[in-house]
Amino acid sequence: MAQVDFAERQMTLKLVYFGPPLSGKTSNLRALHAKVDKLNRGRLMTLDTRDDRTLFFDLLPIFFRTSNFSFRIKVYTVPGQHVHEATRKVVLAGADGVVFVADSAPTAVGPNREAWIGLQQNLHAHSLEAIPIVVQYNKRDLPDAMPLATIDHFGDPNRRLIEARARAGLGVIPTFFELVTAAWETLDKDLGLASKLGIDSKVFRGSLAEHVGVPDAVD
Ligand SMILES: Nc1nc2c(ncn2[C@@H]2O[C@H](COP(=O)(O)OP(=O)(O)OP(=O)(O)O)[C@@H](O)[C@H]2O)c(=O)[nH]1
Ligand SMILES: [Mg+2]
Repeated sequence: MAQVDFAERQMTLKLVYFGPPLSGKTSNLRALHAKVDKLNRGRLMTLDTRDDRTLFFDLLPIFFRTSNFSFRIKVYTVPGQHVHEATRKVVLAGADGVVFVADSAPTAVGPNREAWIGLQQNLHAHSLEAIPIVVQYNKRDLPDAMPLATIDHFGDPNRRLIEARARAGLGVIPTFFELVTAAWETLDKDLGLASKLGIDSKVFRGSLAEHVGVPDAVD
């Protein structure tokens, strides 16, 4: 759950990029890091310590202010490899939203599904079933990418699927915006943020767009 500090007028959101091995989670974070103005982001931390599996994730901090409030967004990735199940669970704790980065390759149908089930189990274990999940299908540039019409919609035929080519930076910002906005709206419903902070959803989105520099991705 987001940390809101009314005295300091500061709020911290935690977002997690989840998905099967090698689907492009870290590539999403690299592209975000490259696109967000350096005044609005910290260092991209990529921790690949192999021996210590609990310290195996990426983290990119993003921050911006509205006129009277400051927001911090901590963006994490989990490691997709099977062996890192314990790490995935730890990283998901306290998340305010998840991007599920699925792989468009035909060979990834099974791994996508397995990762989706793992995500649901972990969210259940943390009682986080209500947080928003945005599904991104990455690697749309692959010549044999699964067509969107027949691709797995993970149990909801009406689910919006965001197409991406994360290595080329495409689809990365729209995915991030969609999740940040959904996370804000979920928290607003639960905590009445708009009335407590005096910032409505539109102001929040406008400010986010201004500071990550892509106003056209909002509407
Ligand atoms: N063709 C193609 N390859 C991509 C794309 N995005 C990422 N890749 C490649 O996929 C491989 C895995 O990318 P990563 O970003 O490391 O994937 P990951 O999900 O972080 O992997 P794990 O952390 O090991 O689960 C790399 O070789 C990337 O260059 C894309 O849009 N298209
Ligand atoms: Mg990775």
